[in-house]
Amino acid sequence: MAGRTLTRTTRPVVKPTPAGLMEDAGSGLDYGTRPDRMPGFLTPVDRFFVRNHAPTPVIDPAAWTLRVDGAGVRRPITYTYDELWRRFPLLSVVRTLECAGNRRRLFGEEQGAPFAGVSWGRGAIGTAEWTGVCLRDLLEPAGITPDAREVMPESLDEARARRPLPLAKALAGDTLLALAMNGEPLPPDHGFPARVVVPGWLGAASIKWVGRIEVSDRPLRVPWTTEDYVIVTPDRPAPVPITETPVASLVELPWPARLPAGPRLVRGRAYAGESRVATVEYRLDDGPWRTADLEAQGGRGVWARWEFPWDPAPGDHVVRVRATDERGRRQPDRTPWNALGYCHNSVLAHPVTVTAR
Ligand SMILES: Nc1nc2c(c(=O)[nH]1)N[C@H]1C(S)=C(S)[C@@H](COP(=O)(O)O)O[C@H]1N2
Ligand SMILES: [Mo]
Repeated sequence: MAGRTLTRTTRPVVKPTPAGLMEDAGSGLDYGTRPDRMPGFLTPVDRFFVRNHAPTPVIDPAAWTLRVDGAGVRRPITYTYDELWRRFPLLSVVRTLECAGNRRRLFGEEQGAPFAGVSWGRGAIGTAEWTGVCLRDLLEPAGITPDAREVMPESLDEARARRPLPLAKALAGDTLLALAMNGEPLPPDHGFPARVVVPGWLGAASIKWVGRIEVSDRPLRVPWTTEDYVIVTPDRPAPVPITETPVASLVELPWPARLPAGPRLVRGRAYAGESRVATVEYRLDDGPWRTADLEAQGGRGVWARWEFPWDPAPGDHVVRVRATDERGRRQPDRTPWNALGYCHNSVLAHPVTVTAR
């Protein structure tokens, strides 16, 4: 039984989370990447953000199994860890993962009142090369019935995390059960032995430490689609589950930043969920909007890198960046309030003090 493979670690997060690389979000379980410590296109594991609702479990892969069952399949099926590596074609995809609560602290500042929930700065986002088995390949041997509606991965940690996906998203060619991250077996904090990666969707869909995948023949209601990871506003009768994350961008500088005077490149990333980043613009103080150079265009579900040259005079400055995706959706000046403080994607007024050299 998979549950017996679960043991607890002494620290709720296994990997070191040094302040030089990561920002402690204050819960003891959640750490963001420092935006000024993102050197490559991919986010190295040593600084990839961690969002844990319960301590990282340590799972013995030899005892671990993955069960596929539910009313939407003809015959339940159980896989072992070795079988996943041996039996299926492996797929490697570069995809970005972003928490729906990313920038919640800044959202609170914009609204003039803090939100409950993890107090994220800008670092609850990262990009990795995920290697694993296409979820579709794992479900098909169980015989998906014509009545199948939703696919719900469920975790083995204390949180028993689970969140349903519509069948079409679960069967998409790049929705994975990932076994490796950036070329190494998944690290414990990121879901070892196996996690789901749902490209373009909020991080909460990408369930870590998966032990079961239920295929249902009806819509499933679980806390992560009824109470949490939902948009709640006064004008809506019912909470709306979040799916895709909105277009947003970040500047690879500390907040606030202090820089010595002199010409430089300002760099950053932009991400647009299931879409692709089309353009990135920047504005220095009260100047006009100008177009930044897109340096690495990741494509759909992957962030893009951008940069622009700046030769600032000593003094206090404000840098603004706004991204637009291929569907024409652009970052707004303000994000409409929602009760849980999700999906903040306003254009940020990044404070930068430039000192004389
Ligand atoms: N089992 C489990 N899966 C989970 C979570 C969790 O707490 N437990 N957190 C989710 C959330 S809210 C996010 S944003 C991502 C974060 O993935 P990471 O910790 O690998 O960055 O994992 C998701 N999957
Ligand atoms: Mo999240």
